Amino acid sequence: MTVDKRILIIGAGVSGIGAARLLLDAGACPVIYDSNTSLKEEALRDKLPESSDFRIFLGELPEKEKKETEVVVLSPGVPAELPLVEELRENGAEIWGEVELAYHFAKGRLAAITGTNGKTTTTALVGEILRSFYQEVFVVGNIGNAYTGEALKMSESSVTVAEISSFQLETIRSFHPQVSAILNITPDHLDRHHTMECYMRTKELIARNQEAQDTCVLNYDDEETRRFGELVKASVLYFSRKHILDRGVYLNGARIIYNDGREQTEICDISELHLLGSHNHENVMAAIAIGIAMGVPLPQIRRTVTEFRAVEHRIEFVAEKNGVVYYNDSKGTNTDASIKAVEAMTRPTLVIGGGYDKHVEFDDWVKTFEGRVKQLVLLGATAGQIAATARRYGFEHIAFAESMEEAVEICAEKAEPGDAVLLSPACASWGMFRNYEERGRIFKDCVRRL
Ligand code: UMA
Repeated sequence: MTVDKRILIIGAGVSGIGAARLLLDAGACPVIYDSNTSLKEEALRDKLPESSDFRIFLGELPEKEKKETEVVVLSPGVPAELPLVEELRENGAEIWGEVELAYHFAKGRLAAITGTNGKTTTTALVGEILRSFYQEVFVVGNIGNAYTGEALKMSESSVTVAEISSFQLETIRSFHPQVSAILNITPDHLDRHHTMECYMRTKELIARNQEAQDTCVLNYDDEETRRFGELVKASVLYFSRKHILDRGVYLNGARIIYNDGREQTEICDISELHLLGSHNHENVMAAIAIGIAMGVPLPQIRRTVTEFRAVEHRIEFVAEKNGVVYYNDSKGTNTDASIKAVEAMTRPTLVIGGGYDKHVEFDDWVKTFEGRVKQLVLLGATAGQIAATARRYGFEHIAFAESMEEAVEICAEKAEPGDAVLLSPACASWGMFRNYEERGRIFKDCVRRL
């Protein structure tokens, strides 16, 4: 990438601002474009270095800009098949994703983690594992810290762990992590990727440029990722909750074991972990495998995993009010994540669910309610669809709310001491909230005010 080209960044969110900072530091004069007219140019300018050379367009992009653009940098939320992007491509512009741009400028070794669920917890835990051994560690990507915002700070001796979503993988070309990981693949984002097949192939791009000396960490219990292990060039390190492995990280009873192919070493007992639910045991095993592949010694890994606590918005304990425990799982943005959250509950549970419509079915989520969920409180665009699905399975304890505040009040009224209230919507937050973080924080504020 030569920075003297005319570069257009599409999207002025976290990634777009990260990309703009990187390009300005590298000597480019980028144009920043966002289709959202309610954004304030002043507020965007405040996020970028003063007196730097960039221009901003909101709403419509002038024809002249479209014609003159040579390189386009897409934010992850901008689909590569958007008509504007197609038009720019036809005009001869090169299309870059924000992650590809960051990778182009980044240095040092890289571990990249994808999967439908568990990415953020695993990435945060790997970040801590790396910090226990290395001096210079970066934790970037979908976790909320734009990779482009950190790339120029990296050196040959730094190590980076990146959470990488399928949106970000769509536009990679030379992105080449030394350690890659696919935690699991279940239906999500089908509004963007259209078919499950397409979604799976996109996730698999994470290992596309890996070679024999690299490592790909895969879930042995997930049929798709296990099968993928037979196709990759990298050396595969599996993790499994259900099988004893000849090589890899696995659960034997309550003990997490690492088998390097010759000897077995116990890492810890799951009773020593602070993360709730069997899905989190998988995340811990994946993080151990990634830590090993990144060269961290086992004692440091052991200490870190037994000290690590839940990340915000992932079955995060909020408060106990009148004997009722409240958990914030706002990161439950798809059915699979919310199934894991419901399954992790050990008390009769009132679930707050519903949100943005990603065109998925809720049957599997509703099926986990039996014997666990006593009340469902629904919000957002999918409320009607979820209610109809629940009724089909004979679940009738359903209430509707217009706001998070109302949903929390309904739960507080209906809950009895000994119950749990779980916000785990099985849907993205868009439409009612800016993002899942805002949804989670509003939930926590409502709970604290009870
Ligand atoms: N925009 C346009 N045109 C479009 C679409 C969007 O102009 O066609 C503009 C919007 O008006 C908005 C901006 O683009 O101002 C938003 O860009 P974005 O959606 O790429 O969001 P960012 O703020 O840049 O955040 C992105 C990731 N968001 C998405 O992938 C949707 C963040 O992941 C990530 O933390 C951040 O980059 C840093 O890497 C969030 C997410 O929800 C957490 N990810 C999905 C998930 O985890 O399921 C994939």
